[in-house]
Amino acid sequence: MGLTIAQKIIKSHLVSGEMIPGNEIALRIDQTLTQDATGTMAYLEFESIGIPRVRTKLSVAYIDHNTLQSGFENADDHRYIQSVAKKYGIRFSRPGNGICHQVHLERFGVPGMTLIGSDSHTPTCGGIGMLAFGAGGLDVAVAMGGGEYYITMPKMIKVNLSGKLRPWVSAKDVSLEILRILSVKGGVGYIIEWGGEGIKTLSVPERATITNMGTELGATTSIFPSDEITEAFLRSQGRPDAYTPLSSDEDAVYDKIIDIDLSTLCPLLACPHSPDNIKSSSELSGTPVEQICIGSCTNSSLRDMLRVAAILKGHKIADSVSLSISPGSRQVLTMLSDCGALSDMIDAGARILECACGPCIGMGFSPNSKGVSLRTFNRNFEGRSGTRDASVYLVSPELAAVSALTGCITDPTTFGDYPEIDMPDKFKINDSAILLPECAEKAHEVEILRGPNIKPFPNSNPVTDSISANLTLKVGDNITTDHIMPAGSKILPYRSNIPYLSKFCFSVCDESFSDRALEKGSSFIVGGENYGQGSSREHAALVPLYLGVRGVIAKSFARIHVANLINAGIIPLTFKDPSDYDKLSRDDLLELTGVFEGMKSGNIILSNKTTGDEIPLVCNFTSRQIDILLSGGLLPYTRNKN
Ligand code: MIC
Ligand code: SF4
Repeated sequence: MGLTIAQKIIKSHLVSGEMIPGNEIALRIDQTLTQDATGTMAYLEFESIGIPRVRTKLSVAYIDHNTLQSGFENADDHRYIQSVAKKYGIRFSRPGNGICHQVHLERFGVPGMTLIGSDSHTPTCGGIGMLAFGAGGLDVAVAMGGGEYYITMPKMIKVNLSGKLRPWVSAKDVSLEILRILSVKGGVGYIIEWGGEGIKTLSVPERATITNMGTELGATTSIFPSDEITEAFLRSQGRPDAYTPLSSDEDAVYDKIIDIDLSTLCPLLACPHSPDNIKSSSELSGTPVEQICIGSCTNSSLRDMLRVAAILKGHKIADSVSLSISPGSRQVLTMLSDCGALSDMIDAGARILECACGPCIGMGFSPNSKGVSLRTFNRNFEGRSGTRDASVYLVSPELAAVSALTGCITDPTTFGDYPEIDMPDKFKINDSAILLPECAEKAHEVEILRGPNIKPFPNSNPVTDSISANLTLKVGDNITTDHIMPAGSKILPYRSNIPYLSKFCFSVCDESFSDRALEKGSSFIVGGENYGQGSSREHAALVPLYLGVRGVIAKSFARIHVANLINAGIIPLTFKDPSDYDKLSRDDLLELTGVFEGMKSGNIILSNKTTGDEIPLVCNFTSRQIDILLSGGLLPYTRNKN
């Protein structure tokens, strides 16, 4: 039987496990990346594992999230990461050099290699034919130390593209269309492979827009073949040697096949507050807009920026609109500047922000009260923009730029001729903002610089055979890690200070949760479907751990978050019968008994001591995961092993 692209890369990196969907497999990891908001914790964890030098082919530490330095905290954390990178053999991409995924694609991605990153959008590099996964910081720390990365062997979805996008319709619309088809849960347990004749019409940055947003489908990762278009991209980046062709076998077998004819797509929007709440631009056209943000790891490539500049050129943005543009990397910014496109943006009235995540993670540029904000980003979860009652729509750069001129949601296809852009054959290469580490011989001389913002991470305890605790929080379906541990400019600087962060845990859903959980000392959380979707932030597990959460019971979990819970030593369990969710209420006293046996057999009974109900729960832990839970988390487990 032939293999898919992902199966080929898995096969060549398989350390243990059988490639049967549902089985746990361990993969050798070639490259890692971190960003600063998750990086500080990941490097603290790496240090505590006690390995003198990274053992990957390449590890890069990016500073792109916490670049608003309104106090000493972020600057201290940057300095800490810079010193760790220098000592342990990691490249350091300075603040302002760009968003990790955009820079990694440009400068480091290699087809056929594996990459894990402490950021859920790491699959962006699937656009270049890498098998790239978002992971918790601790998993990245272990991989930096040469350890394997464990995943459940996914099933395969093939999306066959035919035709060619019409003018004004772009790769972002392909992402929104697949979200419309599959929903934010539809990719769970799958790798999505993109193929068909239509992919020949998509450049690497366009492909990367699509693999980037595969994360919003809940997919394990997404990948494109490596072909002549990949080769041309690598050549234009001065890295022709990084190219290897990669395609699926003719007789590869997929679990699901979806066909999309690119020529039938129209400009789409994801409406508040979920990336799969899709409408067409014609349905919403005329809605007044106050803010427009163009950028993020989804849509900040040179191609997107040149297109935006060409649309804005010679025009002025509507008086009612505030427009921000953040190019994805210093390379993109300097090239925009060299060709004059940057001036076209500035002349039209855009506010140019630095090459970083910026508004996407609520680092400034929050919309006005009840404001309508169109963003070329990938997430529009409630409150993520920093304005709780804002309505955030996810759109293509084309729709964003046209709407900036008209002041309302506008179907760009009604705007006249699609401006042509000239993509250069060669990109401008200047890697001076990527600092190389100290050589191994001198590494011991490098001092690690720690600021007062860095607090020790919480101690976890081994899972016990019986757990009795109150239910301190009951939430519904599709709870995101932005609900569990919000981000934004006020909170993000404290990513290395779990006690401080804990005050904001679940504040979007219930402001009193943090105090209540602390007061109870030990507790359970109950959730609905797809609990923990979104970001890879392990803080969404470490903070509940600090607050005494011993177990989370949900109808289903998102992949990265469930791994983070286990890594933190919190037991995740699912309802055998989802309707039993209704038998639990806040403050009920719950008891799990026979946990040790139950983890092995897969069945555990939850007694609701308040109502007398006995509720069957299920789990599907591997023996490795059981050992992690019994050790009190991945860190003690890894230390014991080394
Ligand atoms: C996000 O888009 O939510 C983030 C910020 O990039 C996160 C990582 C984080 O929380 O630091 C992600 O996607 O993993
Ligand atoms: Fe940064 Fe936004 Fe991309 Fe997350 S989704 S990495 S915050 S640009």
